[in-house]
Amino acid sequence: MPDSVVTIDRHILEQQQKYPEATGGFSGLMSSISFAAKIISREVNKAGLVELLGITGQENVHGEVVQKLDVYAHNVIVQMLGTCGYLSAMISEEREDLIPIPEGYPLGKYILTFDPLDGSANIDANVSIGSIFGIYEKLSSGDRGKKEDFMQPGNKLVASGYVIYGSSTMFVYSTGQGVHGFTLDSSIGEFLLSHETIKTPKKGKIYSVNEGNFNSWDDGIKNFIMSLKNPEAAGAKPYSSRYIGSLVADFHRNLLYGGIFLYPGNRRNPRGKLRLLYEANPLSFIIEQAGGYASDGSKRILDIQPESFHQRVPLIIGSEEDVRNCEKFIRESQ
Ligand code: P6P
Repeated sequence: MPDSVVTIDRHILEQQQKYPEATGGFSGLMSSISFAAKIISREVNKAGLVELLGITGQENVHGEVVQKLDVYAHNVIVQMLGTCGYLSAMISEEREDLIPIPEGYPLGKYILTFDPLDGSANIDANVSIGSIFGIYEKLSSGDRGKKEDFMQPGNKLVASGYVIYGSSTMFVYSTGQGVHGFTLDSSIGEFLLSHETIKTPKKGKIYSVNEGNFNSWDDGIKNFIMSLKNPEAAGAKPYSSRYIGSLVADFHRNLLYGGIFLYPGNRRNPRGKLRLLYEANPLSFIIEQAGGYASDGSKRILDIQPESFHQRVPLIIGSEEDVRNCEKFIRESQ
């Protein structure tokens, strides 16, 4: 056993000790999120047995209706975090409106944005999927969170993170003090520190984009992608294309190895597909804490002023040199 096995709860407490004024509420909130992640991980890892457990929407052998995993994940987070006492409101990819804290439960000073199970369409193919979350302080008066509290730019995030349910389950988070990764040891039910202070390479060798949309991209994106395939520098190798089609999985690989992920706008969807509040902002906070950068093609994602809960945004995220180079191609094509 290594000399210091650090659980996520211990790591969060050690992070909190750097803030003498901290009350412990934030640590309690993070622990509640990691506990919810363990519960979701258990169900996601059983998904391959869905035939034995009954298919979604129908009753299983116990007479219970089997929920779609993204609905299940949403419900776990709403129930666990709605009663933890540290939040004053939530928004979820799965719910159109703001989710209030249920009556009778204590209210806290934070608000939570989350995508409970991104990429869940891939679950039947046993492809890695993930949960994404962001935490802000409530700004509005009164005890309960309001829409205006969620209209904060990502540069006001107190913390963000994601869980990736893959060959192992990992919890990756940042409170603004670097990015740290924890791997779930399901035999003891603990997330153990496995990737301390993750830094992403300044320049990568991988690009991740759905090239099926090539013909609908603006020229700047087309020219950028072509430049990665046909580097001008003599002897330079082309980038490798890696696209899983599951945001958290593509992001996590690029975070560790370096590279650029793009979901640009196109003629059909000028703002692209991904959501600002619970996909782009949390991951942009993480990538910048790891030394990378995230842009919508012309400006920093974290500086975008939100206007609605589920607004979409073009997302270009990863190694800083690659993202800045993409912005240059876009500028020069205009
Ligand atoms: P496309 C999954 O549905 C998702 O929201 C993200 O996880 C992923 O990055 C993206 O959509 C993939 O979209 O259009 O390439 O299939």
